[in-house]
Amino acid sequence: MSRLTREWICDLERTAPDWDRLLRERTGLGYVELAAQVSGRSENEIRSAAETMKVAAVPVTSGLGIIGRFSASVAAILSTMGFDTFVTSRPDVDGLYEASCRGADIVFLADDSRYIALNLRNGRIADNNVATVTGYMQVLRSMSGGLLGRSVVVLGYGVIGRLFAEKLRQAGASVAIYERNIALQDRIERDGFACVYDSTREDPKSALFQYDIIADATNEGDWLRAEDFQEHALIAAPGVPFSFDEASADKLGSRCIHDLLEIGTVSMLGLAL
Ligand code: 2YJ
Repeated sequence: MSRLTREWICDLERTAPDWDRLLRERTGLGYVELAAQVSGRSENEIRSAAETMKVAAVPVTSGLGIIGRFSASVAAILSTMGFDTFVTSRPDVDGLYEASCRGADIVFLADDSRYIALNLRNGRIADNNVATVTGYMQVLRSMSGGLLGRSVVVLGYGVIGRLFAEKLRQAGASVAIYERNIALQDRIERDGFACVYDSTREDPKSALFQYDIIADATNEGDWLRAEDFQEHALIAAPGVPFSFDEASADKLGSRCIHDLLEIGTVSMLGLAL
């Protein structure tokens, strides 16, 4: 699991509203619509929650410590949805206490292994991994017009890759896995998927060219090119760092969705209501 860095997210507070627009342009879903779809609620329910609920982001110092601008970025995304948000001035348990004293209904907080939203009113909790995949599933549904019978390859079989593969299968897609780590092959087979990575092939990546949809859950960075895929292929890429270079991202244009924090955070809000 990749840990975000200050450098990656330093612009996020400024770009959160642009990203809302970009997502709407590319998928028909902005933040509010996405939160509604992942949670099975109406857009009006999300909008009225935004008008009435307060959300706090609590910095957490444990493990590798606070990531500069992480909590502020989370707050910026949720503010863009219309929520009254704040970052607590104190971290950890003291920050949670501050959030509650200042009337927060939902708190967002992350350590090195988990990022959650906790609803202090009804006890509901949303995990970022689950929310991210649920959000990307909606993004893919909207972009593809339906996943039933589509050929999909999931790149990487870590936590996100496994969740993605299972949800895609449940949606009726024909799912294969591309995973270079030999130690995971058994698990892939046991879970009932075919692994299409073949290290004996001169160019193992050539196996990717046949797929309509690519779910990229790798965290290597800069190892794929637009030309590795068909010209109509759709790419949903929650993995960080991003697998494509800038020229490839330009070429893929609206066929590719990659985010750092937005889709997961917005989906967590929906799932924590
Ligand atoms: O409060 C802070 O600034 C830090 N404790 C935030 C830590 C953020 N955590 C991560 O980036 C971890 N990799 C966990 C994220 C789970 C994503 N699925």
